[in-house]
Amino acid sequence: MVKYIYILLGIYTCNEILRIMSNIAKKICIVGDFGVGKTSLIRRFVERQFSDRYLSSVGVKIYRKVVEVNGKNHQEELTVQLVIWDLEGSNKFKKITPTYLQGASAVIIVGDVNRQETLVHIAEHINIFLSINPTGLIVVAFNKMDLTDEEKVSIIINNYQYQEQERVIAHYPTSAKTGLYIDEMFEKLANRIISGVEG
Ligand SMILES: Nc1nc2c(ncn2[C@@H]2O[C@H](COP(=O)(O)OP(=O)(O)OP(=O)(O)O)[C@@H](O)[C@H]2O)c(=O)[nH]1
Ligand SMILES: [Mg+2]
Repeated sequence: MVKYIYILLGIYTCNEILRIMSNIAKKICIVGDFGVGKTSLIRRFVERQFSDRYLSSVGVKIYRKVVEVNGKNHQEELTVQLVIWDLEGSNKFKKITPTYLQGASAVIIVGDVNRQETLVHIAEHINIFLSINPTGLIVVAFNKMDLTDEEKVSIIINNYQYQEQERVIAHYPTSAKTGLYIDEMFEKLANRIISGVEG
């Protein structure tokens, strides 16, 4: 009897170890100018909520969400815990604190499609991130798409592409209000991080 209990315990422990091993944690940062919708994008993804109220972030707040990703051979299903760092907004008087970016596998850089200066600043945010994480992955989010029209959207996307920058893996027109492309964006990042494209 005792022998069977040991066998059962052994099986359980092995499964548990495998589960823990596949539950890798990866740090992702969200950066951009003040008020572009960084916190709203994360809250939509993690909490499935949106609020019209604007509460400007101070310092950093950390969110976590486990997502399923494909393993290297695309047969096994792994999970990865995204540890998402919501950083306070920056402007010309207040720069991103570089230490917040350390150890990040990826960054989502957010601009507000209705405030052109926030789109112009995306290039600066890319440079700051790469100066700290030269092999990190970058996704650009053109946010608040629900507040603009289709014609404007295509102009913005054409004018603010960072295709020449090889660490930029995708651009997404997003809306934290409607949820447009938000799951796709985080899932793509998680998959690319796990498939070892970083580094
Ligand atoms: N219509 C619309 N409003 C949005 C969207 N995303 C954010 N907002 C609004 O924009 C305001 C700022 O959003 P936040 O998510 O707080 O922006 P933030 O980038 O975190 O701001 P800081 O923390 O100050 O840098 C809030 O009033 C949000 O409700 C969006 O996709 N569509
Ligand atoms: Mg915020």
